[in-house]
Amino acid sequence: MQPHVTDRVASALDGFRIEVPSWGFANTGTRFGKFLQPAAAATIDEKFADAAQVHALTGICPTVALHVSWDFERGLDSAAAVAQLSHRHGVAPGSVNPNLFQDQIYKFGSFGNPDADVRSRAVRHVVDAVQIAGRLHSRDVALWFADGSNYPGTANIRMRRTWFEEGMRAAHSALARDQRLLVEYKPFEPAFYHTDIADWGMALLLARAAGPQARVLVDTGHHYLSQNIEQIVAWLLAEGMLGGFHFNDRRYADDDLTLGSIDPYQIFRIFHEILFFEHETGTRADVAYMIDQSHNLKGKIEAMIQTVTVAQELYAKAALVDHRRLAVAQAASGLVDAESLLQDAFSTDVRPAIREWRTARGLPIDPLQAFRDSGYLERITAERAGRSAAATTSYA
Ligand code: RM4
Ligand code: MN
Ligand code: MN
Repeated sequence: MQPHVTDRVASALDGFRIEVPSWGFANTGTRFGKFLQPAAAATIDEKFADAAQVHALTGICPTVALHVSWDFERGLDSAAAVAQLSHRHGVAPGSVNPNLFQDQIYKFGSFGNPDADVRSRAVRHVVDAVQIAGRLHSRDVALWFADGSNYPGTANIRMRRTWFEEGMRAAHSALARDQRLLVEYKPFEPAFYHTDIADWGMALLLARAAGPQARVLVDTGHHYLSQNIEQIVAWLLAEGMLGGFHFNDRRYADDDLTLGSIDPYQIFRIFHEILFFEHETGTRADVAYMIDQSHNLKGKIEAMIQTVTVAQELYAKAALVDHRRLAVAQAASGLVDAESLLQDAFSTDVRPAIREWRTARGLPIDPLQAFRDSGYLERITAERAGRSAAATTSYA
C-alpha cells in the first residue's frame, strides 16, 4: 500500500464516528410479521450491552441512539437509570428520538393533528425528549413524523403546515443552548397521499421556522428512487443546515437494508461532498453520522458490525479523492479527469490500510470474525432464549 494512502485513510478514520440505533438490536419486522431472534435485545440494558460489543470491536461507535417510548419505560423518570446503564456498559447515550407515531392518539397525526389537544400532547412528548436528552448530556433530539393523509381532500395541507411550525417553535424553545433539533423527512409511508414533511425542502423550511438550533436530518432511505441525495447534502452544507444522517440502503424506499449493500457509490458520493466541503472551507462539517437500520433477517449484531465496517471503508475511499486536482479539473471542465478522480478513489482497496489502522489502535483487524470468535452471541442466545419474545421495543 502506498504510504500516502495509509496516512490519508488513518487520519480520516481517526475523525470518523458513527452512532448505532438501540432499536437495531431489538426484534423488528415488516408490516406482515416479525421473525423473532432468540438473541434479540429486549431491554435497554441488553441494547447497551450489544452496542458495547460493536464499539469494543470497531472502536468507532461510542454512542447509541435512543427512542423515548422504547427505551425509557417511565419517560423522564427513567433517565437516571438509563444513564447509569450506559455508563456501566461503556457507551454513551446519543440522539434522543421521540415516538410520535404509534400511540392511538396519533391516528390522524401528531404536530399536524386537527385536534389541538393531541397537538399539545405531541409537543409535550417532544419537550420530555429534550429534557431526557438534557439529563443524558445528549446533544441531538431527532424528530421523525408519520403525519400525513391517505386520501385527497381529507387534510388541510396548509393548516397542518402552520401547526407544524407552531409545534417546531415550541419544541425548539425547550432546547438548552448546546442542544439541537434535527428534522427528518420522508416522502411516504405510513401516509400514502401526502406526508407533512415529505422532502428536504419542507424539512429545511420547518427547521428554519423552529429556530437557530434546528437542522435537517437526511435518512438515506427516505427519498424517491434515483433522487440525487449528494446534491441535497451539498445544498444543506452550503446553507449551514445539515445536521446529520440516518444511514441505511434501499432498493425501493425505506427498506432499511445494510448500508452499501445496494449502492455503495451513492454513500461514497455523499461522503465525498462532505469532505470536499471541508477541504474548501477549511472547517469541519458539524454532522452526526447515525445508522438507522433494523435487521429482520440478518443477525443484528453481525449486521451492525458489517454496516460500521462498510461505512468506514466508504468514508476512507472518499478521503482519497484528490481535492486539489479535482478543483483544477472542474474549473477547466475536464470532465473525464474530474470523474476519474472519484472513480480512482472509489476503486482503491482501502481494506489493508484500515487493517493497519485497527492494529495500530489495538482493535481486532477483522471485527466480524472477532465477534464470531468471542462467544458473545452464543452466550446471549442462551441467556435470552425463551423470554420476552413479545416485548415491544421496536416497530412492527
Ligand atoms: C422511521 C424513521 C425514523 C425512525 C423510525 C423508527 O422510518 O426513519 O428515523 O426513528 O423509522
Ligand atoms: Mn430515520
Ligand atoms: Mn426510516
